[in-house]
Amino acid sequence: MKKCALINDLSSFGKCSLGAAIPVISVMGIEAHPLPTAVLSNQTGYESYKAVDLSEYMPSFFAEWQKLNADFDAVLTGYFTNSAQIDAALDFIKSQNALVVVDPVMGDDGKRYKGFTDEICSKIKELALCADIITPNETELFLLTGEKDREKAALSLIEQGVGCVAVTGIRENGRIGCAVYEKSRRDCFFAPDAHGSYSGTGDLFSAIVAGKVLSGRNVFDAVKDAVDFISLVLQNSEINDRNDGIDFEKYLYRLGADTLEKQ
Ligand code: PXL
Repeated sequence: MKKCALINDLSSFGKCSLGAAIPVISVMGIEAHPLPTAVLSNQTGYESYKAVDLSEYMPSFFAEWQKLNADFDAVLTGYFTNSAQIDAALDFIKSQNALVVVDPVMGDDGKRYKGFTDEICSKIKELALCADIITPNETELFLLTGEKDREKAALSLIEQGVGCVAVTGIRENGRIGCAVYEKSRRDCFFAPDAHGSYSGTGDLFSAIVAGKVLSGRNVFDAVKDAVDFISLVLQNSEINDRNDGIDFEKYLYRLGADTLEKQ
């Protein structure tokens, strides 16, 4: 089986980060190997939270993986709490010959998430520049480039070495979707706009794209599938608080069936 390393936090409430990525990768028939950057009672969008930071353990966990001769087919990264964690992830990535998917988690709706200083944001940019695929939302695209024009921002990242930039959460004519940029191709994929922004959708998105590409889909088809999946879930979710996330569990089987059919 293919192996995917998942470097992200584990939040007990919010249906995001590893809580979203592990089931998605697993249901696609890919081994999920998580390395939690932190364990949180709940994601940071709620009024309060408690967190245990795992920074000091990360290098030794990577070293143990090396002792197991673990070769990964893909590495998917998400939420980091400081730049030392990103340095550890960069060293690990350099030791692998893997598809690298970076969700440059920093903020949303024009605002940085709690704790995202200039220092960590510039380290996240360093990590993003090593990626085959990145999945920023528009806030993160701006934080990565300082450029307000979406196309100019995406193309400047490609110039700097990123393979593919998939910009999530773009809104146009009552629809929401993703604009995908590669050096010689670009395309947009839309779904009806459910309005608002919901915890974990970015994490579901990056995991679906990573899993689909690892299963042999091209990145444009992978993004289309991710947009369709999240739209289907959103239309069938009972949402009281955007922080609680969306009801993806009921539809995971579809991702599994899709992957098996297309293999
Ligand atoms: O989904 C992004 C995310 C991941 N992890 C934690 C978060 C957030 C967004 O708020 O707080 C802990």
